Parts: sequence; structure tokens; C-alpha cells
Amino acid sequence: MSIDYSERIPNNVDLADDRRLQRALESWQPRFLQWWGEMGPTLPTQDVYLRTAIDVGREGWAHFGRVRVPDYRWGIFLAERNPDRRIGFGQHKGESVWQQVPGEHRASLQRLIVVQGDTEPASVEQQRRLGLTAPSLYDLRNLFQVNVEEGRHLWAMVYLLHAYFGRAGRDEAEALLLRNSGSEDSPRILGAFNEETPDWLSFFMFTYFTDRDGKYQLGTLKESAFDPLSRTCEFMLKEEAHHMFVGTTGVDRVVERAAQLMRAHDTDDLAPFGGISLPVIQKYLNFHYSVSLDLFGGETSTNVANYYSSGLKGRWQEDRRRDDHVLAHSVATVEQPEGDRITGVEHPALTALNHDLRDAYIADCETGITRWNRILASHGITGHRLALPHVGFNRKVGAFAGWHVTPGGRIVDAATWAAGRPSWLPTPADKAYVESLMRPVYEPGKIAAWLAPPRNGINGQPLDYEYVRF
Ligand code: BYC
Repeated sequence: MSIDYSERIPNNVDLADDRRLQRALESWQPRFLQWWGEMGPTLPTQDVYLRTAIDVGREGWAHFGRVRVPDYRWGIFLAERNPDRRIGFGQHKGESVWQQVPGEHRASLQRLIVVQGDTEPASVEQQRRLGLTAPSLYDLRNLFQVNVEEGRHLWAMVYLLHAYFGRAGRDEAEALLLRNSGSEDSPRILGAFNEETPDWLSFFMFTYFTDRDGKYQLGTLKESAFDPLSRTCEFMLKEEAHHMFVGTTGVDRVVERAAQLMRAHDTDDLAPFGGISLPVIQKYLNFHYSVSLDLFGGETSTNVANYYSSGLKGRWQEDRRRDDHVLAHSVATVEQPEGDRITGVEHPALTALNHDLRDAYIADCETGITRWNRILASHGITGHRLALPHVGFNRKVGAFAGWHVTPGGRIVDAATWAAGRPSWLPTPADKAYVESLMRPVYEPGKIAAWLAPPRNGINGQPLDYEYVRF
């Protein structure tokens, strides 16, 4: 199912057949470009070696080439339609999927699409200054790739709002460009998207932990009975894989350089040698992991029970679950704080679905920890381990909000928390140190000293390829 690039808005949804929709989106397009100009990457470039989607099929969907970033062809790409697709869960299980939005689910679906859409431009805003300090042209190119694709994911949600939600949808599409990350007056909807991404260690942690929340949320929306949403998310997930690759391998490289310096100088304090010490890496990890856990909403939620029962949002890999896919009589155990202990409490499985998704996410996050500890071990470093903090650590949303929980999972009082905080979360001094390492390295093949080089180039290109030209 190839994409028509002769159109003003590249698409595979036969936009030309619906003049009204086409006109509406064409009038949103200049506003998007204006937003990109004002809130997108600040670094001017001549061109960047980027991939662009040319097909939505399994093989060969991407084309690589040098692109002037403002000329990137953002468009509307949905995975191929399966005419036999049926609803896989909830009260409508077994019925045909919906090609239109049922009136009774309009508000909820719109809300889910707006929340999803809001995160995409938010991340571009958070990352807009990182181009000024990239550790290599390879990394700079990856940043731009992530940014243009987040821009396209915004297009994906805006298409749904315009095509299926009438006037209210068009208004929401406008509003997606008006809220801004970190703004006092009109912030982005979800907490993590109002945090700063001021340095590249934060960027790697963000693409590891926060983009991974995106993978899981998109995975649940891919199950949706609303077929256009499902198809959109299916294709977005393809693009998302590279974003998490950037995070995984980015942290790999920081850990690798830390390990090399620890061995070479027989010390844990890497500041004199221009590396990032493991305790600082751990603190950044603690921060990004805990704010990303907040993105799953409350452990128990009637919203999610309703989304599931009515077919709007499924579970991660719904079709691999061996149960009735209705869950009316199932229960699940959820940890929650009680006095000075954390206990498991049984809830109806339906209300615990955010927790269910979060569990799958946590298991996935553990794979990164295993890999980074393996890198340390391969350098003979056995006394230090990275670890995920306890789920209750540093939480603002859900059962642990308002509680003080240590990374090890102990409930403590406010004073103990305040005393421990500098060893658990990045301090102003940690941030200033990481910031001091952020110097652009824009000579082809060269790389900043605080991280190891990548193992491979992009799309088979050598590491000294000129990935970005100025
Ligand atoms: N911050 O019933 P509750 C991505 C609100 S990332 C602020 O516990 P629910 C990406 C909630 O909206 C994936 N508010 O939770 C990554 C609700 O408000 P209303 C983004 C929050 O509804 C990197 C109230 O609190 N996609 O794609 O079951 C780069 C009670 O909530 C937060 C999605 O999230 C928070 N953290 O689940 C680029 C998917 N958490 O409605 C992109 C769409 C909760 O009572 N969204 N609230 O006014 C959803 O599925 C759900 O809305 C949530 C919350 C999972 C977010």
C-alpha cells in the first residue's frame, strides 16, 4: 500500500476523494509548519540524512536520503485495512470493528486521541535545543529523525480528529499546537511531557523510558475497536522502534564509557576524566523511570475499565492472553502503601488494567537494566549494578502519590526522604556537571568523550558519514 507523494499532504487514505477533509487539513498544515518553525529544533542545518515512510507494508517501508528538515514530507499513513478484523475484547468481542465512531463513545475516544496527540509535539518541544549540543553527527541525525517522526505522529492523531470528530475534533487539533511543554498557562496534558530534556543523558533516558510508555500505550490503542485508530497506531509503532533503539543504545554507550574509564583509572569518580559516574546515571534513570510510570495513570481506574469493556483500548498483546478477554469476573493484585508497609490488594481485573499494562512495561524496562549490567560485567566491574527503583519511588500519580518511598521500596517520613533525595535523584550539581559535558561535536566520525561510539552507522552508512550538513 504505497503512499502518494504527489499530494500536498502525502497520504494513503485517498484524501483527494474527500475535498472537505482535504481542505480542512490543508488549512491546518501551515499552522503545523509555523509551530515547527517556532517550537521545533533550533539548530539550523542544510540537510539531514533521514528516513521517510514510502509504504506501510512489512518490508522496505522506508526510504533514506538527505532532506532539508522543514521540507520533510509529514503525512497520513495508516496500516493496511483487514476487512475481516473483529473486536478482540470487551462487551463487543467478536463483532466487526467500527469504521466510524459510535456516538456513545465519542467523548472517550476523542479524549484518548487528544492525550496521545498531545505527547507528540510535546516531546519535540522538550528536545528543541538538544541540536546545539549533540555528541556527534550520528546522534544529531537520530535526534532529527525522532523529532520529524513525532511530528508525523501528531499528524496521525490530527487526521483522526479532523476526519471523525467534526467541529470538536478540529478545535482539539488547533489546541494541540497551542499547549506547550512546561508552559505556566497552557501546559501539555501529561506530567512527564512538561519536564525538561536539557541534556543528552536525559534524552537517552527519555527515549528509553518515556518512548517505551508510548510503545505500550500505542500497543493498547492498536487493539481498539475503532479501526482507523488501530491502523494508525500499528504504523506508528513501526516508527517508534527506532526511537527506543536510540534510547537503549544511547544509555549503552554512556555506561560503556563509564566502565572503560573506571577500569583505566581504577576509580568510581569519573568527573576528573570527563565521564559520567554510575551513581549519576542511576539518578537520571530513577527520575525518568518514575515520571514515566506516572504516564500509566492510577493503578486502579474506572476510566480504563470502561475503555476496555466498551472496546476502545485493549491490553498489551491482547490476542496472546489466554483468558475470556472480557474479564468481568477476574481479579488482579495491586501493590499499595498502607501505614508503613506496601501490601498487595485484590481488585477487579478490569479496574486494574493500567497496572496490568505497567507490569508489561516494567518487564520490558528490566531488559535494559540487564543489558547495561552486562556491559559493566564485560569490563570486569562487578561491585556496581544499575537497577530500577521501586514502583512507589517518586510518584505523583496513583496509589503512591503523596507517599515517600525509597528506591529500595521502604516507606519513610518526609525528613528521611529529603535527606535521601540527593543520592536518589539528580541534584543541581549533577545536572550542572552533565550540562558541562554538552559540547557539540560536528566533525564527521568524531564523537564526544563522555560516551562510546555507536557500533554501526545508520542504514549501512559508515560512522564518519556526513549525516548532517550545515
Ligand atoms: N499526568 O483514571 P486515571 C507517547 C489524569 S507516550 C496528568 O488514573 P486513566 C510518547 C487522567 O487523564 C503515550 N494527568 O487514568 C512518548 C484522568 O483525567 P480525567 C501517550 C494524568 O484515564 C515519547 C485522571 O488523571 N499516550 O506516545 O485510566 C515521545 C484520572 O486518571 C496523568 C497515552 O497516554 C498524568 N501522568 O489513564 C512522544 C494514551 N495520568 O480524564 C510520544 C492515551 C492520569 O479524569 N491516554 N491523569 O480528566 C490514556 O490511555 C489515559 O488517558 C492515561 C490515563 C493512560 C494517560
